[in-house]
Amino acid sequence: HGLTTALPAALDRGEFFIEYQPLVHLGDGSVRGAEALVRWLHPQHGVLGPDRFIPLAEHTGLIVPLGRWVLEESVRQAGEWRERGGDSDPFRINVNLSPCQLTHPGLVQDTVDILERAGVAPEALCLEVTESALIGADDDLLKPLRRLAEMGVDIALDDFGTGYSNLANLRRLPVSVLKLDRSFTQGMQQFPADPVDLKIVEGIVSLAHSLNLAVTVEGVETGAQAEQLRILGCDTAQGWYYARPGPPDRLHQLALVDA
Ligand code: G
Ligand code: G
Ligand code: MN
Ligand code: NA
Repeated sequence: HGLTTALPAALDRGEFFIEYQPLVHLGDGSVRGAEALVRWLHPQHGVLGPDRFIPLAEHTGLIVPLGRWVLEESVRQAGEWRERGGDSDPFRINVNLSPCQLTHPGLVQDTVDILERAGVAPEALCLEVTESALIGADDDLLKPLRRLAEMGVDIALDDFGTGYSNLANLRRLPVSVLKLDRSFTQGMQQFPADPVDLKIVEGIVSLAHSLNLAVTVEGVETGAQAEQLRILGCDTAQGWYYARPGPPDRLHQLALVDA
């Protein structure tokens, strides 16, 4: 496969770049942070999204150095934003972790080193792990996440609600944020939303809050969705309604407007 064999050289040549999508507080609309989303500027094919190359990188193991680069670069960027924004405005960075990175022994030390080099506090970092990656996870897999959580790093359960995980299982996971899958947000498109969808989200939010977990919703495309999700008690939102993923400078401007 051409793309697969081109991956290592692409990393060496600096062909990957990161776009940032803001995370917005539903209560007051302020920008609280951003999710880092990697892209590949391929010399022949142009910009490729993660769906095109993350599975290949996972298959070959290149996801470990690539994921480390994404973490390093986005934490460095977050440190720069913090410096410009001042400490009155704690700005957080969300970074996706692939299951292969979880089983790599260097994860905890790499994260510590990266935060230290950038002068960023662990509390400013949120690592997103998909629900399906943690279904049936044994203690060996959870250990590095527990250590990171003890340091103050937030762990978010990404795409939550699609993995059919046992809800009671949540208590065992070192997570502090549930990221509700986009399919729930899609159910809020009409106003009023489908009553069954409303009940499901209401139940998830109430369970999450009773376990001291914050709820982030993704895929918010309209003001009506944002309003219904706010009323349901969701804490933070992300989606095209606020901003598409974009270059770091644009995000800085957004954050300043709201500061
Ligand atoms: O960028 P886009 O909005 O198309 O994201 C598509 C998927 O790619 C999302 O599920 C996201 O979690 C994943 N993704 C984006 N960046 C990264 C990354 O740096 N590492 C991993 N493992 N997944 C990523
Ligand atoms: O990690 P995750 O797969 O959840 O990454 C977010 C993905 O969702 C990215 O592919 C991003 O481009 C996409 N996305 C972000 N906001 C919206 C939105 O409002 N609507 C839709 N359809 N997709 C979105
Ligand atoms: Mn994500
Ligand atoms: Na997601």
